[in-house]
Amino acid sequence: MKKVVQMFVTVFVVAFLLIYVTARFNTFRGYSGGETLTVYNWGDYVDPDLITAFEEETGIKVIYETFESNEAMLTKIAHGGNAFDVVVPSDYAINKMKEQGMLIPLDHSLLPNLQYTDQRFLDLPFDEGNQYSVPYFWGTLGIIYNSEMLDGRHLTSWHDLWDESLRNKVLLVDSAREVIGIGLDSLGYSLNDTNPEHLHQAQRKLFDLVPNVKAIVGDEIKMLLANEEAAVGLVWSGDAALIIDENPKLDYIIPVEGTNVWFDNMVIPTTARNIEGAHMFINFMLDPENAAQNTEYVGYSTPNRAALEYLPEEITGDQRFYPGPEITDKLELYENLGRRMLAYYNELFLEFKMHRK
Ligand code: SPD
Repeated sequence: MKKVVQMFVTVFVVAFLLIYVTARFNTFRGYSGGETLTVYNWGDYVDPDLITAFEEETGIKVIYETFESNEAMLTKIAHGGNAFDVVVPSDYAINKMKEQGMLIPLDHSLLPNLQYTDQRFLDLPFDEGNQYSVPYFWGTLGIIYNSEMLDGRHLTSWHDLWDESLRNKVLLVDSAREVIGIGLDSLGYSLNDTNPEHLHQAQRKLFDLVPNVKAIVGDEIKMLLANEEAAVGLVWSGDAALIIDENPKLDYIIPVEGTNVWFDNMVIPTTARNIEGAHMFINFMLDPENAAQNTEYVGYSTPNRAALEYLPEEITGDQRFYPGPEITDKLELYENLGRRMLAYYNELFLEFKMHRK
């Protein structure tokens, strides 16, 4: 009897170990019962129906994770442990990842839908020849405001944010380069300034903004502004488009001093386990009809020339969100300032956040 029990226990332990080891091995390879693809994107930045359509079309199960800033994304990837197959960083972050050997060169033969991208968004300085990245969405950073909540006042400049009448009325997006950037822009410095004295001046200027800052927030900025819980926001253009769609009392401006024009592109990091699936996903998102559907859902501006045909003039003709090159060429692209300088920007931003407390 004792031997029978021992035999059962042995069989049970061996079976358990076999199942456990197989599961661990499959997870490591990016499989969990079927083929999987892990996508790491900004929050509120894809139409979930497109993910379902991709899964149905390819049989690949998508695991989807989100981030709220390039800095948060870079930290998570640098710490390893996550086998992301597709990531959507912005310009300077792509350059940084490229420099640090964190990206896999793309196989353009697997991306036939890249032909639909407008030439204007290809071959940009952060990734010449689009060796490592292809366009997803683009836009600007600007001010959204509710004139009714400001006694009919209209805003035009970064300086307006400091006006006494805006006490506790301003929301800021929780992102270091954006917030330090408005300090720099308002002082007439470049968004890529690396002079410590200029950066300190920008930080001091931001300390003066504190009484006007109601909160520093993530994606909830859209809901707060649309629901009129704040009158003014520092936002990315696509978020502004969605907010205005919800509440047409708001308007979005590109401040007269200028601002940042940015590009979010899809990349395949070296952590990828499913490189073929990653190319399939990228190509799927580059399909003009899919890109148009994504644009309508997400609110951001599409770099996909052919997708524009599927979108209403009301969207594509809105100069606030589709400014032409005559405007964007005058705006500044964030540059990769190097690891130490980016860390310094983050530190100044954290100090600014602490200063509010
Ligand atoms: N909720 C989606 C936000 C995407 C914004 N990307 C802008 C990056 C600017 N550097």
